[in-house]
Amino acid sequence: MYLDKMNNITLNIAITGEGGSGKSTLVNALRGIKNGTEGAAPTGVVETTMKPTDYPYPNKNIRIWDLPGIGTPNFTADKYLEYVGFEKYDFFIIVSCDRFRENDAKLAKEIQKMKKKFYFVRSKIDHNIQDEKEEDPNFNEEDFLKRIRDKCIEELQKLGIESPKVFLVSGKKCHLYEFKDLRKTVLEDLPKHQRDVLLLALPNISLEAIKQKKETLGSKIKWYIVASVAAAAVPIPGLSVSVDLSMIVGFAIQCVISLGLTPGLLQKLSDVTGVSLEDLKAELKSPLAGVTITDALVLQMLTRSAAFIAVTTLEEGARLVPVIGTVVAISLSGVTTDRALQYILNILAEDTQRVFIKALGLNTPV
Ligand SMILES: Nc1nc2c(ncn2[C@@H]2O[C@H](COP(=O)(O)OP(=O)(O)OP(=O)(O)O)[C@@H](O)[C@H]2O)c(=O)[nH]1
Ligand SMILES: [Mg+2]
Repeated sequence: MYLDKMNNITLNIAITGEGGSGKSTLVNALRGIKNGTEGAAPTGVVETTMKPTDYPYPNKNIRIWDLPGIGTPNFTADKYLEYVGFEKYDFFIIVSCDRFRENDAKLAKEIQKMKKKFYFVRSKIDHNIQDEKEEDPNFNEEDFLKRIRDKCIEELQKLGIESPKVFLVSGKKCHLYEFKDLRKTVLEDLPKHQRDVLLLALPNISLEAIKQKKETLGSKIKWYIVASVAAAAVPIPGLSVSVDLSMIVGFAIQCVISLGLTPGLLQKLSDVTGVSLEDLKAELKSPLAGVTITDALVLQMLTRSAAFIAVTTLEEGARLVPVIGTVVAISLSGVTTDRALQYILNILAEDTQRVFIKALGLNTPV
């Protein structure tokens, strides 16, 4: 099932940040390789990494990408994202030294925009401590580290990142400071990141994809209507209701399958995300989502929503629907049927958005 697929998912972790901030050194440190030895990512005081290069860590399915630095003459901020193919990475580590800079904020914002996640690594801590010690006779390491950490968190929170993960690290002295915590967190969080990748790879899963699906389904409505009118034109008394109803049921079924709202698809989503089926179902407002759709159910739903659908029609002055709450009226009017289908699609699409926001743990309001 989906969970088995997890182990085969390639996860691309990008190490990004300003030129010379210590990205390649961090790649080596994570892989337990000393700078300058065989197999190590090239490092140096002059601009060193010129193109994205991947290394396996900790296994071949996880690729850790050593990226060039942003903000150097070769990679100005505006060209950088495109050059390194920022979109293609699943997860990021931003490496920053000395101060929180404009480019750090830019990277964090871009990552957030793509709804992906990152850790923030403040590198070269050993340097900073040494410099500060020389300047401050009352130097207190703990206070100093706390100040750096608080500042990084504050800057990231200003960008709207709720609980930023910040690590103070020396890539040269991995036994000190928070390098161990960083490595532990990277390894422990891998399944979670893989899960996110898997989720995003599922056909339904991005708010943009849902929007597009809604549009596609919406554009099919007119064909359903054509079929409906043709059927209604056949003068078989009493039958037009059932014919039209089955058309509406057909449309509703196509919507829930396409939007991933059938009981089976919701169960799969629950399996992959670990969010319980109950919690996912709690996000559903439409009586047609998360259940097996039957004629009776659609009929009931339409009867309950007839007032709403009829009002929408009246507003346009297109047709008078005399008896609110009767499905006969709905089935007899092409315009009203159009409204009914649009109504079904709208509430199902809204349900889909809420379910996926819940499943992905996103906080974006619908
Ligand atoms: N003392 C100390 N030096 C570091 C640390 N991290 C990197 N350096 C040094 O800083 C210089 C730049 O490091 P790199 O790892 O090459 O930096 P980079 O970000 O990959 O640089 P570009 O690829 O050019 O963008 C090298 O001389 C490293 O030895 C650190 O944590 N502490
Ligand atoms: Mg480098």
